[in-house]
Amino acid sequence: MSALADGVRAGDRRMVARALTVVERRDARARDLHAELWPHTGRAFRVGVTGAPGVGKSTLVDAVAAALASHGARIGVIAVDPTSPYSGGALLGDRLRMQGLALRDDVFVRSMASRGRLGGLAPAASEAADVLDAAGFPIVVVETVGAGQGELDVAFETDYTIVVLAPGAGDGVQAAKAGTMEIADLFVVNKSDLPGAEGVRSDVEGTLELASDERRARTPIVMAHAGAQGGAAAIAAHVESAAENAHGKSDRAARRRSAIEHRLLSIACERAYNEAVRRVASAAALVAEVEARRCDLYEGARRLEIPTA
Ligand SMILES: Nc1nc2c(ncn2[C@@H]2O[C@H](COP(=O)(O)OP(=O)(O)O)[C@@H](O)[C@H]2O)c(=O)[nH]1
Ligand SMILES: [Mg+2]
Repeated sequence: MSALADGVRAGDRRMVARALTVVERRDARARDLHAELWPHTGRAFRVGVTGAPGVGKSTLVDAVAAALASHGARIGVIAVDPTSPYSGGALLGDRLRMQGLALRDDVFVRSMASRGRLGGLAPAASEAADVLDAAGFPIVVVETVGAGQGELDVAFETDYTIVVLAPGAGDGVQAAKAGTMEIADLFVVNKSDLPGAEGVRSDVEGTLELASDERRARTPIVMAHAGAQGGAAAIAAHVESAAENAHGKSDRAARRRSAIEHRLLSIACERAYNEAVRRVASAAALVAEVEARRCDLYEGARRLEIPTA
């Protein structure tokens, strides 16, 4: 085993930080590290936190992580940021907001760029979570902006999903991305200090009443005021009880199985896609034939001979 993988497994924070940098690049070195760490993952309880930008996810994660840590748990946090790694602004914002936590020994926080150089958001975020899992953090939180397919993908790869809403333009149920409402294990209506929070709660209740699945209809809703730690203890309690397998072992196993299927699928798609990009770029003759209408699009695509796995 490499010194890096050893260091991660020993929970060495410096090595964990270095491994996350490797994972972010998603190159051959990252794949080697993945292969080394994979047998040592699967123990952490993975919590996804998603919601529109500005609803207070980072503030909330900060408060909830502190609440969980005060009960003795060690928490790893991956904050996926929508901004490019070169802009720095929002990344720095998350770092500063979570600075209090970054100084604690029992909480590890890392902001990462939304997409690795070589691919998708979901693989990068989940592989970052793998590092923290292998490092022995029993709870790993992944914060994503609920704005695109990649963000929903991340939710399919966690054990528990918290959807955060808040009053204010564009942040309510109406604005929640299609699909977001269906993936929640817990709803948090944050900014309960602001007018309109009760309205958001009744909107969520209205949506849940329409759910055909009975358990979904009972999805809990927590009102929070993250800036003042309000609701953090209640959210931490939900996470703890879910982590202790409140819904039974078979549900957990089924969800993990589908998470693995989802992860395999996204890597297989990404590889096929990247290969197709390479082949199209170097198929000038074929492109010319299609352009001259001597070959149709489907026949042209077939001739690229993209491997089907
Ligand atoms: N009024 C109010 N503001 C909040 C609350 N929680 C967070 N905020 C503010 O909302 C803004 C966005 O918070 P942030 O955690 O970065 O949101 P994120 O983009 O969802 O991660 C910040 O200015 C926070 O201080 C709250 O409970 N009430
Ligand atoms: Mg944030």
